[in-house]
Amino acid sequence: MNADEIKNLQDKCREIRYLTIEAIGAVGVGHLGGSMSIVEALVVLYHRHMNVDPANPKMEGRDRLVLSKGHAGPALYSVLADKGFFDKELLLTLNQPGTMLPSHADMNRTPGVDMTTGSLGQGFSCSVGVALGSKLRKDGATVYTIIGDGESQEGLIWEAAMFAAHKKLENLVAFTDLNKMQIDGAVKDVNDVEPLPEKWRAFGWNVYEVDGHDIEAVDSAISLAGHRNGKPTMIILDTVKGKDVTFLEEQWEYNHNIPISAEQTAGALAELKGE
Ligand SMILES: Cc1ncc(C[n+]2csc(CCOP(=O)(O)OP(=O)(O)O)c2C)c(N)n1
Ligand SMILES: [Mg+2]
Repeated sequence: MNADEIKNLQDKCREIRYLTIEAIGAVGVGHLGGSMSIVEALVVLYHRHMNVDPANPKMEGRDRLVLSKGHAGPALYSVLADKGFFDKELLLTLNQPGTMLPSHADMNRTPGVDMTTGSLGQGFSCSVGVALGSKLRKDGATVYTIIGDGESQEGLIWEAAMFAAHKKLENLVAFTDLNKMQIDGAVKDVNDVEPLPEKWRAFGWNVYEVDGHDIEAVDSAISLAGHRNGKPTMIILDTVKGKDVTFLEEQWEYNHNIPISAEQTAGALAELKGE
């Protein structure tokens, strides 16, 4: 990637954070921290790698994104709206009665969402099934999925991980959002999941570890995963929960699913605009 391309995607990440804060600000409460931590991964995927068509969200053979940490739906909606899957103004209906944008991702309500998620562990296991289906159909799709580090405590993750390697699902590329926090504390204090790289390798996966906010590093890891070698790939993203919004980063121990006042919203939006 050249410097201009990197700069454009960094700007895009700021825009996506802006749209996401604006949407959560409009409803007054939401999953702020874990939405902010995966912005770079989503932007790099949708702007550099995924074969999808906003005009035809159900296109045959399209690449899929299963947001297993479905509570970060608001970040995904911002990326999808920005790509043109639906009108950006709809973002302001997030989690309001009658919305097509519920707090957790729902494939039956939102164009561009490929799996209904929110029950931790389940989305990841669904992504394994989707990748197996694609492999059997030989439609050439890549299936991407994003799990949380706290989510890695779910037994379902490891059953599905074992099966994905057994089925040689080289078309499956997963990310762990290693933001070090879960709903009510540090992952290492609640139920430590480390050493994650060794665990995934032992389960038969390729593993890459990158700075999850470094556009170029995330992009390179996804490209490496494209060199298929008979194994699924896990990309571990070292991230910050609440990234780039000062009041969230400052309350890093408590930014999971929290209220956001009109003043906090205005302050965060000004900050993201560079004011
Ligand atoms: C099976 C299940 N148990 C509990 C919850 C409630 N819950 C939602 S998010 C969350 C914390 C997840 O932590 P992590 O995976 O680290 O998410 P992130 O830090 O990326 O937001 C919990 C316990 C859930 N959605 N599903
Ligand atoms: Mg976490």
